[in-house]
Amino acid sequence: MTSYFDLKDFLLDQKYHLYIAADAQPFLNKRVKGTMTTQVAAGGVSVALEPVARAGNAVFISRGKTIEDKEILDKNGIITVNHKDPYTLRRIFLPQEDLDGYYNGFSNQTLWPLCHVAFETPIFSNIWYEKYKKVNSEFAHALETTPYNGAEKAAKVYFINDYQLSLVPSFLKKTPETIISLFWHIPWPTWEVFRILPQKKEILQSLLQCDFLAFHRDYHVRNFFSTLRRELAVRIDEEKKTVHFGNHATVVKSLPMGIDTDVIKSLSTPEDSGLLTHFIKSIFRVEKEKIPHEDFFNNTKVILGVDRLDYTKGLTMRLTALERFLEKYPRFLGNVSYVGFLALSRENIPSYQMLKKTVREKAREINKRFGTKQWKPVHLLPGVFSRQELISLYTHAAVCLVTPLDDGMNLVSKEFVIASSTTTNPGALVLSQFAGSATDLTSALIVNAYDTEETADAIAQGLSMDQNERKERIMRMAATLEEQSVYAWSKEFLRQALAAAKENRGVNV
Ligand code: GDG
Repeated sequence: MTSYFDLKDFLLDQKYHLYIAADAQPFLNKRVKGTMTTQVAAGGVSVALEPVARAGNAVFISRGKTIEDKEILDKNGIITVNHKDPYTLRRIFLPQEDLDGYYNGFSNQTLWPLCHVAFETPIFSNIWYEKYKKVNSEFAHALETTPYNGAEKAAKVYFINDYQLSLVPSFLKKTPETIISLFWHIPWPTWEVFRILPQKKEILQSLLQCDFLAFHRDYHVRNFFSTLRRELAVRIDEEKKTVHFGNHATVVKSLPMGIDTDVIKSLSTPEDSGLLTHFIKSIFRVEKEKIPHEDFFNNTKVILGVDRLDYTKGLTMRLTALERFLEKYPRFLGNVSYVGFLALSRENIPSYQMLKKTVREKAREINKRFGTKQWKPVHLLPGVFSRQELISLYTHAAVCLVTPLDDGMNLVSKEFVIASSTTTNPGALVLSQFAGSATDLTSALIVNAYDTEETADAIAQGLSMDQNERKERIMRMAATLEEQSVYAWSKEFLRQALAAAKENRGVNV
């Protein structure tokens, strides 16, 4: 088992500086009632990379969002994050026009729908692509120019993250002292889908500038290889998982990401910190201070959802399945409620605005159909909540519903398993077979997220499952996740990146 401290020791020993680049920043700054606060981001990439940055005393390049994000930086656009284990955060700020093209446009209306099988049509625009290119070159420039805060080391590892930054490798200078690596956090589609992208060749060629490239799952690597074979004159050594293109070689592997198990466990405290009582009061609008919260959760079974508001997360299908469940299993009426944490996301994009409306309307419809004066079957909670709040609900939910239509990995399903493994009465996990995590979490109740009948039945099965069976299933899955934490993942990623650069370019670090 690799802990945060193992990762830290490992990184300390390395002869390179770690540079992380990701669009998503680890936290944002906001002034609340005159006081500067930090808010943890609700998104898989930022949540996962923050501990890696800390452990590696890294330079982290990301995109700033708020006025306060800018205000707290020094004149070079940098801040040393004052943690016990400090790291350097450099924020890039984009004018609206660049943001529209790079982020709202090419990243999230072209690449995101293209790579997820959620039947949202990608939109193609050269104007967006030009902005995407421009911003990617700015990220590359920031990687090359941001000074490292600490003792001089011989080399640099660039650890680039995700589809927003696919062109960054093409803008970086290749030297014997730099190692270029990229992790693609979302699915890689089949060639039949990817081939429609007008800029496909430039993106593929850029990715092949990396020494090491990784995806969550093997089926993503297979899709990537078949795309390469159809689009570029490559030679692929299947044995070594190495793609030869021109005079460069890139190792491409699957490396399923894990979660920060240590943090989740430390936040899964059984004591009521007042948080749950507060939740019970605010969500269910009942005065329950006098009733121990355990009693409350015995009488009201909570079906939990934690998602970014995104069409890939299957929220409309999920609510339809819930409706079917209430219809088919009336014995649960009045004593089961769905609580959906919804982190609003990409709010400037029309399809996300539409989804917000659809999800709200569906929830209203279900509440009207089944609700009573005393009981509401669906509670949607838009906003960003603290990790402590999410985790306290993970540990008290009877069922956690994770039903994406397509998802590279899905960290929520893993967080739920680890958090509930700390309780004596864990809930059941209903998980879509289309989440990358379904390959790891085989003791979940696995469903086809498009099959609302099957999902409705799985909800009923989860709620009726005997405590011993729930415990056994959760413990089996938790054991796997302990081995695959985010610390083990990042250590392995960096180890493989270095090995690839040594093997193929003779980089000697
Ligand atoms: C992408 C890929 C892949 C959610 N609401 C709040 C909040 N969250 C946190 C969760 C979890 C994270 O956000 C969401 O991670 P997911 O993996 O579920 O989803 P994406 O954001 O789509 O992530 C995905 C991931 O990258 C990593 O590679 O797994 O497939 O799409 O950690 O807990 N956190 C807080 N408040 C919230 O309200 N603090």
